[in-house]
Amino acid sequence: MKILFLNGPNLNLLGRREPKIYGHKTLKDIEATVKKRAKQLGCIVDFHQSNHEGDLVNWIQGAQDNYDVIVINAAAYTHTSVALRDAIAAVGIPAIEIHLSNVHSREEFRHRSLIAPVCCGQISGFGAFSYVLGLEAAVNVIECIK
Ligand code: CA2
Repeated sequence: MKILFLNGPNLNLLGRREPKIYGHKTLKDIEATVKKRAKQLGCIVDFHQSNHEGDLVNWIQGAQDNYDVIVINAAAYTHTSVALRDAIAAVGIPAIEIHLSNVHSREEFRHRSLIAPVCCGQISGFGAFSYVLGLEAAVNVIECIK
């Protein structure tokens, strides 16, 4: 089972700024934790981050025939990107939306996700553990459709 983790803008700053909201772990720390758990579950994980919407669209399109599930923290693009939503819908691979913070307890503009309707579900508010929950959900989604 192959799972693609995608991370949107500014998540490269994790661990260095705003630790009260996003925690102390860097994205590299989170990637290492996810890969450790993935090994136990017998799956392969690839991890990418970009500050550019087009990169994320290209990775989503490239996932077709190469990955079983996409786990995505689209960051600010969650709330704005029709392009990401269309790409997720187009590839037809199950996608899981994740967030470090609880987007529903924050500013109103974060309550709306343009990608949620084309994802299987949303995990939000568990800090770095949201990524591990995203991995577990991905494995479960695949086992359910087998
Ligand atoms: O809670 C999440 O994971 C978010 O996707 C994070 C996004 C935010 O726009 C979403 O509403 C919720 C922001 C990512 C920015 O990450 C930073 C990390 C450290 C310092 C500054 C920004």
